Amino acid sequence: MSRHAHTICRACHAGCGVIVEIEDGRPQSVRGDPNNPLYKGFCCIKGQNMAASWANSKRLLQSQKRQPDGRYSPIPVEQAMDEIAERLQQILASRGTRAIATYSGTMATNAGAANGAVTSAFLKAIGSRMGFNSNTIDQPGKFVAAALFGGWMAPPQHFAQARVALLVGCNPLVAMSGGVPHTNPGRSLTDALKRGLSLIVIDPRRSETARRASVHLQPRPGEDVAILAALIRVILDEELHDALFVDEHLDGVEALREAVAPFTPERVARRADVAAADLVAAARIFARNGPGVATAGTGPNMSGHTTLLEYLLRCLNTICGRWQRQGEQVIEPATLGQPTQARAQAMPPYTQYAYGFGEKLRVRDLANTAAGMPTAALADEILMPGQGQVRALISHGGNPVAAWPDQLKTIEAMKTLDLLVQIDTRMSATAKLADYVVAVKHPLEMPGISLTQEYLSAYAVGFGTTAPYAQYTPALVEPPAGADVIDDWLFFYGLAQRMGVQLMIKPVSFSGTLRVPPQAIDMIEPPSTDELFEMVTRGSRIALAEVRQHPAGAIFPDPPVFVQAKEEGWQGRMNAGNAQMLVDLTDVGREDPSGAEDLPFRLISRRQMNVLNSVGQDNPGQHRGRTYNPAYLHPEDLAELKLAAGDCVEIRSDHASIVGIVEIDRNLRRGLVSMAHSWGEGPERDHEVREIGANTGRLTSIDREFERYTGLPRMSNIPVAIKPLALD
Ligand SMILES: Nc1nc2c(c(=O)[nH]1)N[C@H]1C(S)=C(S)[C@@H](COP(=O)(O)OP(=O)(O)OC[C@H]3O[C@@H](n4cnc5c(=O)[nH]c(N)nc54)[C@H](O)[C@@H]3O)O[C@H]1N2
Ligand SMILES: Nc1nc2c(c(=O)[nH]1)N[C@H]1C(S)=C(S)[C@@H](COP(=O)(O)OP(=O)(O)OC[C@H]3O[C@@H](n4cnc5c(=O)[nH]c(N)nc54)[C@H](O)[C@@H]3O)O[C@H]1N2
Ligand code: SF4
Ligand SMILES: [Mo]
Repeated sequence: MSRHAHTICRACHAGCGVIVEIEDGRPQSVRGDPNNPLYKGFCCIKGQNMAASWANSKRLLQSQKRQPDGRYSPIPVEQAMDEIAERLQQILASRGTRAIATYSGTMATNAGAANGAVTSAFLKAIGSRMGFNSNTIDQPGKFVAAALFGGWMAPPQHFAQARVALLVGCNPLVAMSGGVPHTNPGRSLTDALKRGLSLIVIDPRRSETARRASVHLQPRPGEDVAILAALIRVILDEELHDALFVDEHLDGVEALREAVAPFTPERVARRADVAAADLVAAARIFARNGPGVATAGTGPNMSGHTTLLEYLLRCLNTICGRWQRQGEQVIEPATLGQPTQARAQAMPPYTQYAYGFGEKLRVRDLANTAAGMPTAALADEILMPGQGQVRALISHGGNPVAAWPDQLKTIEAMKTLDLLVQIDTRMSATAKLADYVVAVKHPLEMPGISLTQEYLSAYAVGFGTTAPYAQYTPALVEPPAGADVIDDWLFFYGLAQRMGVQLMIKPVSFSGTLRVPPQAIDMIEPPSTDELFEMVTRGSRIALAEVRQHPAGAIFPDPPVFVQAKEEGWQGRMNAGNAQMLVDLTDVGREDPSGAEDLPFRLISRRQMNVLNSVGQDNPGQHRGRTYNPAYLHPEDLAELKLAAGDCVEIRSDHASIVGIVEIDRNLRRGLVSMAHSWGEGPERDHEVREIGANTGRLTSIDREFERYTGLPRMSNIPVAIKPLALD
């Protein structure tokens, strides 16, 4: 018997409201829901393959334990938890709490919206501050810059009303990330363009999004800081900024004006290789056409100066007054998150929580940051002997070997650990090095709530959707017969139980302030995942019970939320003149961006529509026969290198080399290689590049060129050489 059910797609962070066809307890197909008020029928190739990923023959249905000979044997999950808890206790006793670290990757949050709350509770309960996540190898500058600049206690101007959008190195039509709402971005953009939106895109590649822009600047990669400085300079020079707003809420504008002075359009045009007139035009269009915000993505964040880049974006948005004002309606108030009051007032910088606070790392003078603990330093923390050395890592829904910068060091670190536990649904590259691989349920086997999507709305300026939407889905299918799999969070719960510690669950708050205190979880009888969802949504604007009444997802506009007036006597002001940032900017003005002559190309990052980082690469419906990540080059570069599409090459940085398969991309600037990350395995499998792809993370060194605040190394704009390679 076949039935159809509404659910939340959890194959990426976008959480599309989709429909699953289920026959005899097996998911058959997944498609968009044309009646969904927000996603409007959208379902990408990854979502369409959710049923196939459920049935994938490579899926792990039993947890695995590595045997002395290196092979893996199935182990009952309860026994795995017994053994892991015992080893953790031993490590705690002999090495202390700092020896135990967790890493939460993308699927830790995509697959289960309450997972983060339990992992944090676990770390707190055992006394470890060594919780890491993929945020700090993504766009950590967003958080650090907010702390250095300050913010606005109401949302930024919203895409739903925007007349202009400036996208710096993000490609929302493929990534469903920032710049255009992640809910059916193609349709959102088409509607906005029809309404008269001016879209400005800055990207060295004429990306899917850039192709729809009114202005596309196609600069050299890594020049975004200089470009933003030039835009700010033009706006201040021509007095196109919002002087009233600036007077009332922003400090440091004169210092900023001085610091951007050397970044004349002509000079920046030369170094970035764009037309000076286009820079001036972009500045004028952005400044004259509010509302609308500027947003950056991973490409420019990974090109060297994540914090400074994001700081300048805040400067640009704020001098143009791109924050919601008193009396305006908040487009996306929290639904399952806690309500916050929106006020038309500036939040001053909180520099003491920007970087360098809390837990110190033993390398590169790094410490905790507003974006979290620097993941790029975790491999060193594992490798470096001495007090505080990390000896056990629980890696959850992430894939360090595929995704962390400096793959060779990461592999070494994973092998050095006393205990590596990988929580996964398959034998990923990291699982293959783990002592235990904990097999977890497929999302369709678990209930879900759209809290992850709400987090996205709160994540940064220019992210989010267009309405206060929420959805709940029950578990729709049972795991396949004979499977021994658990909900992810039950693993941390099971460890806590065995280690005799109490977990305290915090409700999810996007503002940092909790209206309701953490709640103790029953450590004898585990609650159901639905009960856990109740715990993390306590105090929400809309009760979970209400959301559950609308299985197809719904918009919850009532009660509407409006931006309140500034509090009487409020003195807070944002700061565009942070001394450290402006010194960094001056340094960028002096740097010589040209690289070593023997590394004439630049490798830049990109995303592929059909996979999420390393997820989905082994699913035939997703790879459709192309089981690798092509190295895209401009056709004239290929011709000059005497290469044809499909040829094999060595791509070498000053740190390491990988093997790639070249492909034509007419949309690229010359001199670039554009490649997706998180493919391939270790060097011993490089010759299988056509079967498994290549790992661009290996080209990055984590200790030579890194951002000093967050530890983020250069993961785009990497100087490389390319030479033909004959593979047997
Ligand atoms: N060179 C380079 N490196 C990069 C980037 C780049 O652009 N260039 N991008 C960076 C960015 S932005 C990020 S966010 C990181 C991503 O870094 P990670 O999050 O570490 O990498 P993913 O490949 O997303 O890892 C997802 C893991 O979850 C597993 N998985 C799949 N489905 C499920 C499930 O249902 N449940 C659970 N529990 N697990 C599941 C997968 O098998 C895989 O092992 O990579 C970063 N690394
Ligand atoms: N289909 C799909 N969706 C995904 C993912 C995926 O793997 N596949 N990954 C998810 C993750 S973890 C994240 S963080 C988001 C990221 O979402 P985005 O940040 O939008 O990432 P990309 O789509 O890679 O777009 C980055 C763009 O930056 C450009 N670029 C590279 N270097 C530079 C530079 O130096 N300057 C400028 N101006 N541009 C540059 C690239 O050409 C590319 O078009 O996507 C998420 N969504
Ligand atoms: S965009 Fe993400 S959530 Fe939407 S269908 Fe694709 S994978 Fe699923
Ligand atoms: Mo990411």
